[in-house]
Amino acid sequence: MLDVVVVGAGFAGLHLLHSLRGLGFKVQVLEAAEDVGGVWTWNRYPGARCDVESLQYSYSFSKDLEQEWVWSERYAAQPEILRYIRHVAERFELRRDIRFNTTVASASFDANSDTWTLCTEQSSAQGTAQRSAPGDTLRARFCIMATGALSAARTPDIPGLADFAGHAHHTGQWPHEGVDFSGQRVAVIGTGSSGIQAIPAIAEQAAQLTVFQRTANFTIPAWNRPLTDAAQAEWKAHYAEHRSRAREVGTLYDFTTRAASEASEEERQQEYETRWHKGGVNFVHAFNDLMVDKASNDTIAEFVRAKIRSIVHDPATAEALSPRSHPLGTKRICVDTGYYATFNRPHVKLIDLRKTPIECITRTGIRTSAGEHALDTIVFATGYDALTGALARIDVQGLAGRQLSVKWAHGPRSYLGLMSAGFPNFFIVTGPGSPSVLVNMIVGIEQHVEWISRCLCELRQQGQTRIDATVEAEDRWVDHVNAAAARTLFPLADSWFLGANVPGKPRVFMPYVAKIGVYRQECDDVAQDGYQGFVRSTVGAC
Ligand code: NA7
Repeated sequence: MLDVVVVGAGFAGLHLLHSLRGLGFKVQVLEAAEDVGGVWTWNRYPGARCDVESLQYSYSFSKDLEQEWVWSERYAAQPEILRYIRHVAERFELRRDIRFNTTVASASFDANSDTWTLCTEQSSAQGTAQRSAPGDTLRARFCIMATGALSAARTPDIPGLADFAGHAHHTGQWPHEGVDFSGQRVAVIGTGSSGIQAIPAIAEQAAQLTVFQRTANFTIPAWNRPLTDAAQAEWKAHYAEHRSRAREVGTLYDFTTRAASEASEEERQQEYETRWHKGGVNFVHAFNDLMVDKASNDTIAEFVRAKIRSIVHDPATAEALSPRSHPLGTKRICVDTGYYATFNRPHVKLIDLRKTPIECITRTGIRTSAGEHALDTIVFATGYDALTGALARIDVQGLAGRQLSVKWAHGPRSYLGLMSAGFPNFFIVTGPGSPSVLVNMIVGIEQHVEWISRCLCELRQQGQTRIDATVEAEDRWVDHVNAAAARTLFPLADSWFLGANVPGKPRVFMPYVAKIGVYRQECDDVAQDGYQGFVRSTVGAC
């Protein structure tokens, strides 16, 4: 029997394996894909790039690794991040404990032995996540879900899709061999981070590109550039300080204690202009009240709309691209390379789905209420069933056979975002109720891996075989997470943070709005306090 089974071999799964194996636990990782990488192995669409700077989007657990690895650009593109993850797998000899092409179909807890049994299926060939053949079963004391917050890709149920005679691809399940758009009439549906990155890159190749936009989004220029040796050496010389600060704030931005409401119009414009030219997510940290004060947010939102008008030549297109439905930052802010300017190219057209909605997909294209668009390829940049989607695809059964999907039918419930009451020995990494997608994912993952590692060591030391969250502690935590979101503007947007992009999904703000340092302290205090809010026991003990 295994000590730990980890589901997923992305950034979280690899770090868990390295940490727990180093602590003497017998660990097996199961991965649906044919190699390591998680989202970075599936998201191979043109333009795919991280919106956290490379030097910060990397593991901190090995000082040698962080000094050795050389990043080539300010924001790494997907192939470089995948090379990095593969390098980590080689360097720390992780592959020998990972089983690839293995999808977990179900996981059930046996209360008599305090163990989890996982049933697997063999995944089909690369490029698809479809299950094909039955696998086997594994038993482990602990089950850790490192399945990713944005890994369950969603293709909307548009009538006629099955009849389309051309090609259709989702950005999150991109063919590994790539797609050649040369000479093609291409549609992109969706203008979130993925669409906004892919559109300029596809426009470079396609003969004709039509973008189907349901909600205009805010995007800030990346001003991506090669990393100079000098800049990299300077950062690496101070890595320890940078990492220790990141453990508090997540990603290092130019934070300020100034409120937009207290600044003059001229000061605000100057600050926004400076940050626009620096680029990236740093832009949204211009003032400290932008995510809590709608009037302040209006000032930064209007600044971006003015930028759009100054970049996009056609006033009607500029207006359609201008976000008006939500405050800036309440849907995940995007970071782009040449997005708005792409709409000045003669072969690129924007369709505003709020005015002319899609009626159906035909054999030859997409039909909106205004007519038909003939197409060779449709790209679905339509996002994910975020935070809960990957877990929902597995039949997880806790105490008395209770299903996690049933327990979470009205929204996810967890204690500290780490465990859900009634599902002993079952941990979730960067799931709902933790800061998750609101912070630098690597920093969030490292905090969870450290906490879980410490917890498993503590149980081993005490000779205990079970840990479960109490319902009371979970209820308090859920209230705490809801209250944190309610203090911000986040609930004003129909975002995937709230599950609003999935028809029928309960509307609950899933991530915990808190600095990672605050959350780290909360989790550490619980551990320090004898794992308050958890119940621990030993199998067979009276
Ligand atoms: P997102 O951010 O969820 O974006 C999906 C986009 O697709 C968004 O513009 C949606 O419009 C649009 N969408 C979704 N369903 C439809 C339908 N049925 N019709 C038309 N348009 C639709 O996903 P991304 O992959 O871009 O980014 C997700 C995260 O992954 C990102 O933040 C990075 O962290 C990586 P909507 O806004 O819902 O109206």
